[in-house]
Amino acid sequence: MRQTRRTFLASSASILSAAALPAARPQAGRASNILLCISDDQSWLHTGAGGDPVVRTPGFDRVASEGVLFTQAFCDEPTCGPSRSALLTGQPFCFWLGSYDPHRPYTAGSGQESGKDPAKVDVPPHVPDHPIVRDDILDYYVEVERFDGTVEAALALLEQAGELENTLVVVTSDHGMPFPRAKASLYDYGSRVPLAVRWGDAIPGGGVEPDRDAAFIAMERHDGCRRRGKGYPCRAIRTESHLYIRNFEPTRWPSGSPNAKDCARGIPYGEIDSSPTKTLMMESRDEPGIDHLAELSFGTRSAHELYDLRSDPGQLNNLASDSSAWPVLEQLRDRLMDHLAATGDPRALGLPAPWDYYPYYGRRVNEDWEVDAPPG
Ligand SMILES: [Ca+2]
Repeated sequence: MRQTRRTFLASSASILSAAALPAARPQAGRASNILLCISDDQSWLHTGAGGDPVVRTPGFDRVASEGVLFTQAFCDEPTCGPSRSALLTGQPFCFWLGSYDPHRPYTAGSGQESGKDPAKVDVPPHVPDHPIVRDDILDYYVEVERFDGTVEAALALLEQAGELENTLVVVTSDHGMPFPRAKASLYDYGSRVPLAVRWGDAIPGGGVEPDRDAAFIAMERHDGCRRRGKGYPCRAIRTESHLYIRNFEPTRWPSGSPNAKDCARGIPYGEIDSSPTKTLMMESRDEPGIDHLAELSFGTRSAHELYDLRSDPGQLNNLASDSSAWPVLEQLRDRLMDHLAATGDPRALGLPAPWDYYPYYGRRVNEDWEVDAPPG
């Protein structure tokens, strides 16, 4: 069975009330609690259990070592509200521990002040290896660690209350890190999230769940950053070996218009949150070494994108124009479109999509910026 994080959680929740599975119920006769801890903008690699050499996350690591670490977890949509809405659909829960960390803004220099070494940062391949970027990532780590401290405190409270063994604990994020070509994109740094689950004796500790058939990910928009409120509709299928993305409106700007006047918040490329890394890449986008990465983050994209993750884990080399890759592309495209049609996605069915006409409730700098009225 194909499992997204949502269907895993739904099945877990149904197990909670399934009398047919008494052996999977810790402390028989008592209803189990659920604690769902969700960070705000954290990519899958950035935990101790995930292998990051710098960031320290003893809370997440404890849940992983005493439960199961999922290494192929993806959000349904790599922006804040839609991801959380998808997670909540059909979910009973007792306590939703939602953090603002590691959402921007960060305290500049807090990473180095906390004693972290910028030389040890694993710089993702889609951003420049530059001192500004290394410091920006360290400042992000400080907020990842602050969230993790909240998780640790919640575990300790449950333990003191004698409820920890009777609680299904889930630690995850809504989507990936707030950097160019990450948050609000369908690439791994935008959609792949940390996920660890602990549930007393019902789940043996120390497990790792690496199996994943495929994840389906969707994106319409993160912010109002194109003329007249238009989004950038795109859908993806991510298998173990490939990422295929279908961009339905490739003439639009994927990261938002370069013209600040087209953005409600009054910033260029408004899908990408303002940051030292974004500013560096915009100001240095003609420099060799940065130009190619800036184009990947800010430029337009073709209707089809295909990445071979075995040779290109950073998803930088689009194979869609390489005829030798077309059999794989066509297979993934068909599977994605079948899934979208089966789930009633208007982008796949050629039906009018309401999202391009939704009113805008975010922060507005441009008072005369407006959204098109729905047709008819
Ligand atoms: Ca978020």
